[in-house]
Amino acid sequence: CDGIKKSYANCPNQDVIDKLTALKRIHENGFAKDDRFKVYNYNKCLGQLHSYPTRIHSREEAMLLNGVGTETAKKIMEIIETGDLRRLHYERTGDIKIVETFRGIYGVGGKTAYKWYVNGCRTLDDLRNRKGGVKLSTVQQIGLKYYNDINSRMPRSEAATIFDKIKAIALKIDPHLFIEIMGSYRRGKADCGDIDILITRPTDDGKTHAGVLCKLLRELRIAGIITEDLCLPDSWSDLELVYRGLCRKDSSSRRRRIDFLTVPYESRGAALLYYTGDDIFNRSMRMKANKMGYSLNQKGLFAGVVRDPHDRTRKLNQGTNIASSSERQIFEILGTS
Ligand code: DCP
Ligand code: MG
Ligand code: MN
Repeated sequence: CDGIKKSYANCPNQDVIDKLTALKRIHENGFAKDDRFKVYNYNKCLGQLHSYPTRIHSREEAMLLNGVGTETAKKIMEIIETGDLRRLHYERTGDIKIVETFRGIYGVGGKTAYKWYVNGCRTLDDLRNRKGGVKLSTVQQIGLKYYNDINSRMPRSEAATIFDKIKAIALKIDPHLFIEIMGSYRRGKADCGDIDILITRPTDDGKTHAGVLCKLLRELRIAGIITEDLCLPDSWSDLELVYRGLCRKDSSSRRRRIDFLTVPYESRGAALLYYTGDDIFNRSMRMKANKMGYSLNQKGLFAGVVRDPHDRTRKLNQGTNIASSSERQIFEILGTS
């Protein structure tokens, strides 16, 4: 991951990426027209610019990128030739910052953030005072209340302490559980945006982890570790569940984001692989799988998937799951071990 970050920093078109990203934000935040289409195209073009090996030299070269038409090519050349993009100066960058601040509230998307802006809100306090009669959902209220906590990252040691406590409580409920921390922590990052936990259980004795998450969360609330729920599963009896909430190390610590995921035991490898990420790594693994005629997702590596020739994202059949129980199995088939 750090390697990837470093290569971004050395990207020969970084100034172009920065300025086009700023412009994309203006469209994302509802301050300009044709938003969705433009954002889609900027994303396409930014994705390619990140890995483009050399400095772009001409309008023609820029136009070879996917999602770049004459207008965007002109902008790219303006940045390359003048180091600036005049268009950005005309936009209301201060107002965009406000909408971005609102979007930083857990559970708030671009549309809602912009709506609140139009209703006259300019600060988080305006939202707290419900200026303009704005309404916040329960989740958004939690997101607003713990805005600073949720938007700051925790040191990896704090994630480890919280996870160890949770693991001990989980194993008390069922000593055969498989419980693992994933996400940025498992990638070895020094700080984590949240804690991602996978739970499953070997089924040799005929039992599963069904019902465990519900019990575990109850215990964690009693222990004061889980403090707020953000997203609960519809039913608790399935083997595949997702839970999102807030937790803390102890009563004097900040709130932290936490995600729980439970999966059938046979798909733990694919789940570990996916939820350890990062997203860029996942994208390249999926691409590798696709090139080899497979299809990879958080449930496994599938062979014999037939795709709609007119829409490659549409699968005509599910194919056969050929590897899912261990990461090694998947790496070996894809030749990336
Ligand atoms: N993931 C993905 N694509 C997404 C979101 C997530 O592939 N759009 C996968 C890769 C991530 C993993 O799920 O590594 C966990 O998601 P998080 O959002 O928790 O991200 P990280 O744990 O990697 O980073 P952070 O420290 O910010 O939580
Ligand atoms: Mg995470
Ligand atoms: Mn997460």
